[in-house]
Amino acid sequence: MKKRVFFLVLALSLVLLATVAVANVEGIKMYVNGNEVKSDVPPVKQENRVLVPIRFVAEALGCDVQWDEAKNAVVITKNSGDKFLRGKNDPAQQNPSIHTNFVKAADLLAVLDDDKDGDLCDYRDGHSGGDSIANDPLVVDTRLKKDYETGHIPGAIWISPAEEIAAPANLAALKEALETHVARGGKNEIVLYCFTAHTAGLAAGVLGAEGLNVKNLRFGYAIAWEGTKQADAPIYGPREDASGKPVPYAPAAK
Ligand SMILES: [Ca+2]
Ligand SMILES: [Ca+2]
Repeated sequence: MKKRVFFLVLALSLVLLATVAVANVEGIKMYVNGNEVKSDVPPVKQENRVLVPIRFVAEALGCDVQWDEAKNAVVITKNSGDKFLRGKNDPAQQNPSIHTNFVKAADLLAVLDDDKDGDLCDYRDGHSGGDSIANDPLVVDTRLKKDYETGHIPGAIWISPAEEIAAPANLAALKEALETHVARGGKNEIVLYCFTAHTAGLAAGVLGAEGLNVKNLRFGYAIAWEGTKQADAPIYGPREDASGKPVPYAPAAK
């Protein structure tokens, strides 16, 4: 049974071992690991303490929150082994939609760069134009943010690491990004990638169970996109940093 419970943010930080930053007395916002968490009840300042709804923060951190009526207690459980599925039973055998479909790097490059000028998704602001958004999936980088900022597939977005993609706030952000992409004329499809396609594959399965049309970049960014190993005809695909500037190709040490 769910019940909204308020909890001291200081105690929350200690219990959940996470960084929760609170700003502004009025219109107080919550950030969990750099991502804003929105709740139906805003944080409030009471005397010299800030009270926040624990469910939204805890769930953003990958925890389950239950209200135990008998004990009159809030029960918070940190997911560990099943953090990808977040407590759900794996319906892979019943629901074929969650099966991961792979997309090859060369095929992804082809749809992102229709005019083959090396400028991917060049319908973006500040680009020359020439590519079609109609055949483009929403490309989502599921590595750590610092890895995304160092270099990513041009046009790809970052929301969270793969392990946290199914957290309610991140899932909502992903769905909103997909809706925006589709509203602009893009394909109703998500392509996830990580370094090797392993963790993104797990995330793709979970997102598929959420009803999203998800594919996984076969062999991932490091192997297939950067072409550091002989696998599936690796390409040496364009990259850009967090500001959108092209990143020169630098082969990884073997
Ligand atoms: Ca292009
Ligand atoms: Ca295209």
